[in-house]
Amino acid sequence: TDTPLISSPEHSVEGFVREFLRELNFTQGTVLERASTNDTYLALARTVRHYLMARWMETTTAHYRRQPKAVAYLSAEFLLGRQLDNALLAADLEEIAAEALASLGLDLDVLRQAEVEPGLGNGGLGRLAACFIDSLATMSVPAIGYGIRYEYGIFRQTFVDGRQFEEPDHWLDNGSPWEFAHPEHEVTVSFGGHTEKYTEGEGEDAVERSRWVPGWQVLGVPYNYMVPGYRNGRVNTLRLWSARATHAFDLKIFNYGDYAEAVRAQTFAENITKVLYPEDSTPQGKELRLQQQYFFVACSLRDFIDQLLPEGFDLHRLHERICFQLNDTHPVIAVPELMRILVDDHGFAWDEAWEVTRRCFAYTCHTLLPEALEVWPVELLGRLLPRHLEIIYRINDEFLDEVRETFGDDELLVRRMSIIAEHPFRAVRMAHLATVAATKVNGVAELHSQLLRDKVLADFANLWPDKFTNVTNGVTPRRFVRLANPGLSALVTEAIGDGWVTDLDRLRELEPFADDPEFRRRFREVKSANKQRLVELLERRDGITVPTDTMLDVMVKRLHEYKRQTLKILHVISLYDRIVSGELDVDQVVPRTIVFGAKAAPGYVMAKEIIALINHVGTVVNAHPVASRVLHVAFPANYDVTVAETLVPAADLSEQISLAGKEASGTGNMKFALNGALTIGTDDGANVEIRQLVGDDHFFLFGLTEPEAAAIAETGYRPSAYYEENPTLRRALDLVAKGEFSGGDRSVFEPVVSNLLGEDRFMVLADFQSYLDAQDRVEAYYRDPEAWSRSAVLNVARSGFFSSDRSMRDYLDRIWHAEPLGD
Ligand code: 26Y
Repeated sequence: TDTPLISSPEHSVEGFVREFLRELNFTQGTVLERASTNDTYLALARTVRHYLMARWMETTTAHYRRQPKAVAYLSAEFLLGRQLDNALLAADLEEIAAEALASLGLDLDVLRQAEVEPGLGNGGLGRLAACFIDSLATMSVPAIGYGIRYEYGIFRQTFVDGRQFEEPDHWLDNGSPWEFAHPEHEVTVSFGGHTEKYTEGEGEDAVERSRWVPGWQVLGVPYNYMVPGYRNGRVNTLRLWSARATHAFDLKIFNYGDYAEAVRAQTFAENITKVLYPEDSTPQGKELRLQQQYFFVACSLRDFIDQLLPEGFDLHRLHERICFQLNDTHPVIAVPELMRILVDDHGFAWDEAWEVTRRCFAYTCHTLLPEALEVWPVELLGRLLPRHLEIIYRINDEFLDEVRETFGDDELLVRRMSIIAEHPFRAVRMAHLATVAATKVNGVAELHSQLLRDKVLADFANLWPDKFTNVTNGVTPRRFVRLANPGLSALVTEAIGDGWVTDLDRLRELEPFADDPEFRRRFREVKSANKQRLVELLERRDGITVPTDTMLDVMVKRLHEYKRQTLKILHVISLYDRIVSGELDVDQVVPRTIVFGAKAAPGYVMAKEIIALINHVGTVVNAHPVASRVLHVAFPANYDVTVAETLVPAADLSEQISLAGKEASGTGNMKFALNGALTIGTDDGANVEIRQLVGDDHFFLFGLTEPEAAAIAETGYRPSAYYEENPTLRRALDLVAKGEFSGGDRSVFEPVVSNLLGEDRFMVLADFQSYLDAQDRVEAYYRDPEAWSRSAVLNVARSGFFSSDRSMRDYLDRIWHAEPLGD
C-alpha cells in the first residue's frame, strides 16, 4: 500500500506566491504589510521546505521499505552553513522565488541575509561532515547523519582593542524553520551507577554476566533536518539530538516538595547539549564532553536499531545493513555501546557480539598531532559509564592476547599498543579503541594516511596492514562553487554545459579555455566582480574599508600554531619594514590586500596573542601613509561559513602554509583552487595532491618537506640560528620586539617573540626565507595578468578531483561497500 502523500506546491511563480502567503498568514500569523524581515524569512524558509517535503517522505519510505545497506555518519559536529540558498538550489527554485518575492515587493537577497547560520562545528572536521551528507544525498546513497543539536554553536568572535572576545551564539532565537522536533521518538540514555555480576541459567549452562545499574538518566529528543540532493528527487536526513530531563526524574523530586531542586535537575540534564566545545585539537578531559559524546551515540544506535530496522530484525546481520562511520574519535564510545546492546540487551555471547561489532564500524582520523588524540581518564569513564569501561577492558585483554600471539612477548610493544595508557594517569586511548574495532581506518589525504601508517599508528599497521586506507577529503561543489560563485558558474556552464555540478571531473573540459584570451578576460572580470562583492561585504558587515582590484591574499582557518599564521604576519611585517625603510620602492610593489579570518580556542593563550598581533600589525600598516599605498590588512571578526562563501571566490592567493606533516588535509585549500585562486603552500596535507594535479607551474611551493622537518626535529632545532643568520628575519622580529605594533610597549608581544626564538615548535623561522622567496615569485607572476589568469583557470580545470562526491565514491568502494539506491 502506498503512503498517501500530499503533492508538492506548484513549481511556478504563482504557485510560490500562493504558498508563501499561506505560510505568512497561517503559520507566521501576520500580513505582508506588517511582517518583519524575520517573519518574511521564516515564511519563505517554510515555503521552500514544502517543495522538498514530499521528496523527503518518499526517500525515507524507500529506505525503510527496501532496506538497502546504509551509511550512518556519526559526527559530534556538522558545520552546515545557511540552509535557504542550498534548499532553493536543490529544489531548482532560485529564479521562481526571486520573481515571486519581487512581485510582492520583497528582495530575496535581503531575506537570505536574515538567516543565522547553524554553526554546529569548529572548522574543517565539522564542515567536512556537512559536505559529505550533501554529496551522499546528491548521489542517492541511503545515508543518515547523526549528531548533536547544540543550543549554542561556535562562539561569536568580537575584537576589543584587537583582542578576541567570545559571545554566545544564540542561533535559535529567531526561530528554526529548518528543523522538525520529534519528542514522541525520545530515547532514554543512562549514565553513572554501577555494574553487578549475576549468573544466568543453572548448573552446566550457567553463565556469568554483568549488568549495568545506572545512576541517572536523560532523554534524547531527535530533531530532523532535510539534506536535499541536488535536483535528484532525494532528500536524506540529518538527525540531531537534544537533551531533556526525564519526566520520572523531576516527578520524584516534586514528590519531596522541592520545586527548585526539580528545576535544577532539569537544567542539569539539558546542559548536555547546551554548547559546542570551542576547542579543536587540544582535548581537555572534560566530563561534559564525554557526556555529550555518549549521549548522541547512545541515542543514534538506539534510533537506528529500533526505528530504522524492521521489527524483529536479526542483529547478527547488522553489518549487512549499516556502516557507522566514526568522524574522528569523538563518537568512538559507540563501540562499547554496541557491544553492551548486543551482549546485555540481546543476550549475545561475547564473541558473537564482537564479530558483528567489528564489522559495523569504520574510523576516520583527522590529525597527526599527538596532543590532539583523545584520551579519557579511567576514573572519569568508570564513574560515568561503568559498564562500558568493563567492556573496554575486555576488548583490550583480548586484543593484547592477539598482539602477544603475533609478535611474542614484547612488553614494550604491548604497552605502546594497549587501549589503556598507564602514564601520566590511567586512561582510555580512544584512537586505539577505534583502530582495534574498525573494519577500516582512513586518513584524509595521501600524505596523512601514509604518516598514520608509518608513524602515528605504525604498530597497528604492522598487525593489520589491510585495515589502513586513504580517502582524500573533498568539498561540495554545490555550495562552494555553484552557490558561492555564480559568476564563475555561469562562465563555466556557458563553456562546457552544467554537468560539472554533479560530475566535477568534467571541469577538465575547461583546460583548452585557459589558452583563450577572451575566456581569460571574462574570468578576470568575474574575479574582479567577486572582489567588489567582498569589499561591499566587509564595509557593510565590519565597517572595514579595503581597496578594490588589488591582489587578494587570503588566510582563513582556525588559529593554530601549526597552521602558522605567524609566518604570514611576519611576511607582512617584513614587507612593511622594507617599504618604510626605503629598501623596497613602494611604486614597484604589487598592491595587496591581505585578509585573515580565524577563531582561537578561548583557552588557547598563544593563539589569542597571535590574533592580537595580526590586528595590531594591521592597524599600523593600514595607517602608514606610504605602506598603505600598497598594503592593506583586513581581519573581519567571526569568520564563518557565510563569510567564506563571499571570500573564497574573490581570492587570488590561497595561503596553505602549515609545517609539513602537521595539517592532515585542509579543505579550504580545495575551495580556493576550485574558485581559481593560486596556492602558496607547503608540501603538506592535500596541498601535495593539489600541486600534483594543477602542476608545479601553477602552484607556489616552499618550505621544508616532512622528512626534512622530522630530521631537524631529531637532531635538535635551533630557531635562534635562523634569527642570527638572516637580517631580514631579524629586522622583522626586532620590530615586534621593540614595540612597533604595541605603541612602544615591548612587553605586549614578548611571549610571541620569545616563543619563536626559544622553541618555535612549528619551525616558522626555518621556513621564513623560503616563504619570502615564494612570495617574490607570486609577486612577479601577478604582474603578468595573462599568465596569472591562465594558471587560475587551470587550477579550476584540474581540481575536480576535490569534489566531496569523489570522496563519497571512495568511501563507498573502499570502506562502506554500499551503493546508491536506484529508482
Ligand atoms: C576532541 C576535540 C578537542 C576536538 C574537536 C574538534 C578535536 C578536533 C576537532 C576538529 C579537528 C579538525 O577540524 N581537524 C581537521 O579536519 C579536517 C577535515 O578532515 C582536515 O582537513 C584538517 O587538516 C584537520 O585539521
